[in-house]
Amino acid sequence: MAGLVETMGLTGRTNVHGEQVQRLDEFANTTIIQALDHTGLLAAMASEEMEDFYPIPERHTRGPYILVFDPVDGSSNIDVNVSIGTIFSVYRRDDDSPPRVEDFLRPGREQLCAGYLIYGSSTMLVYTTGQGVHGFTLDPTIGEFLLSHENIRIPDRGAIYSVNEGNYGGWSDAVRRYVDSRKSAGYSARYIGSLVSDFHRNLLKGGVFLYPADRKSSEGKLRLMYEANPLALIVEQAGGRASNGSESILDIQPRQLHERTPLVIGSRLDVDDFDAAL
Ligand code: AFP
Repeated sequence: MAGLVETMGLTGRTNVHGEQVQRLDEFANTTIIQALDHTGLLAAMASEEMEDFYPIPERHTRGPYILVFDPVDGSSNIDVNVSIGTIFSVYRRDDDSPPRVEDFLRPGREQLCAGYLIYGSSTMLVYTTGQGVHGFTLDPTIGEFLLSHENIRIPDRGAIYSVNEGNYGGWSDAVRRYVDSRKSAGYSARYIGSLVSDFHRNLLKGGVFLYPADRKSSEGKLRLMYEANPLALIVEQAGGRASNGSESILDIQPRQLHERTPLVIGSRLDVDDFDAAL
């Protein structure tokens, strides 16, 4: 309904990343918090749209879980009707003391559950709790997500590469060689500009997505906690890999809530080639 009601366009605010906040970013962030803050399941939440983490108010019962999420991934695609998504990840904390930021700064391997919703030609929920990756499609006639993609496995090698080649000039020689090698191997280039959508396509068809470090962003652009980590758990559960070029994304020890990381993710052999090229 975004084009018909006041949910298109900017709020006029910028977020902790210096990005202009879209109305839908704000709406989605508030909707997720209001849907979950009184469930008695969570102790705290953290989001791309909030500088600090959000402790569940004491008027509500606090639970053993913490949630990290990107309310709208691909915001720059909202107004141009290109598919976008929501990414989430759940950890458990084992003490009743008031939540602290340290509760969030844990390696991705400690995630209990990770998933995303993709708002494309159909709306899908894809998640893992460590027992494989499963996809559900929303049936709008009954308002239910129905199992449509059970036990998703990503092909060991793909034929698609996804990267913003506009950044080519700022890449290291090794990254340029890697991308050139995909071209000379006859891979197709596909880049939507919404991580969830590029990842989802490669998950189903095989391929590799990368957002490497470059001269303008030495740590890459994507956020470790609520972009890279959840998708890394999903891709590993589907037989693929996710790396920053030197280590698995899931083994990185986070230092800050909104830290960035270089990311290469997708078919195992394509990610192996990237690590070998560096
Ligand atoms: P937004 O949510 O600000 O649109 O950023 C999207 C994103 O984090 C990720 O979804 C894309 O893969 C990547 O940034 C696109 O970045 P470029 O526009 O620099 O290619």
